[in-house]
Amino acid sequence: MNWRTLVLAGAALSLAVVHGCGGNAPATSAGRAINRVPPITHEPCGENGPGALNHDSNGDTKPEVISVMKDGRVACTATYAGRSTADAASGVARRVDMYEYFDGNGKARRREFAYGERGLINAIEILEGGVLRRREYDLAGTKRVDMVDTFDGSGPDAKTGKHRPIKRERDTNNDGQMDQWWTFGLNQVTVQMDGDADGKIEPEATMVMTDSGQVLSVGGVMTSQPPKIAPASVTKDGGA
Ligand SMILES: [Ca+2]
Ligand SMILES: [Ca+2]
Repeated sequence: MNWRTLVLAGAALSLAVVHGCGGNAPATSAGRAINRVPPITHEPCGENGPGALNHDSNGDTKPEVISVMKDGRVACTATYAGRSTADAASGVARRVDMYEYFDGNGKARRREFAYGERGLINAIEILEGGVLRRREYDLAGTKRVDMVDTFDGSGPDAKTGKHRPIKRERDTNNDGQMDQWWTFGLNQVTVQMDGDADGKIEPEATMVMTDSGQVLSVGGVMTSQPPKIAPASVTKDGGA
């Protein structure tokens, strides 16, 4: 999957939408408790504990993957992706790039991704029965969830491998309050906004777009010549 592409695309559309509607107003105290975003949290894996099994596939004495056993099964894995050489040369402590957690049936139930330089958890996936249902992001690096994608649970598309989203929520101005809600329909997306942070959606700013990013209407008014914004940004998914 291409995380960076998805995250950057989502951020680009957010900026286009908010700026285009004048919705990037400073936050007020009103309504703040309504759509408060949660912190992004790391679930302990135990990769440094007694149940950890190291896998060193390239023989550099540093494990690429650590499996943590619990009750006779793999409960969690910690993966170090592509940093062994750089870290060995620089002496910088290695960081886990991805954690994956498994349920009692061996199905993935959670994944955590840390692809930045600061070692923060940037994204979390929640799965049910091994199927992706929810993806949480910290796009701004504030240790809070500022974007959430919810999927329909039907699993990856047979042709594209992508998961079908049904909803996206965003905190676009990093005030700790969700202010943008996307609803994915058949070949189009509706974006509702609370640009003034009063906890209420501004209907006049609601946008309907095609899934290729063309604006069909704003505030219920059809656009005559739809401008194309962020064509790759109304993503069906990052490609899981
Ligand atoms: Ca906000
Ligand atoms: Ca509002």
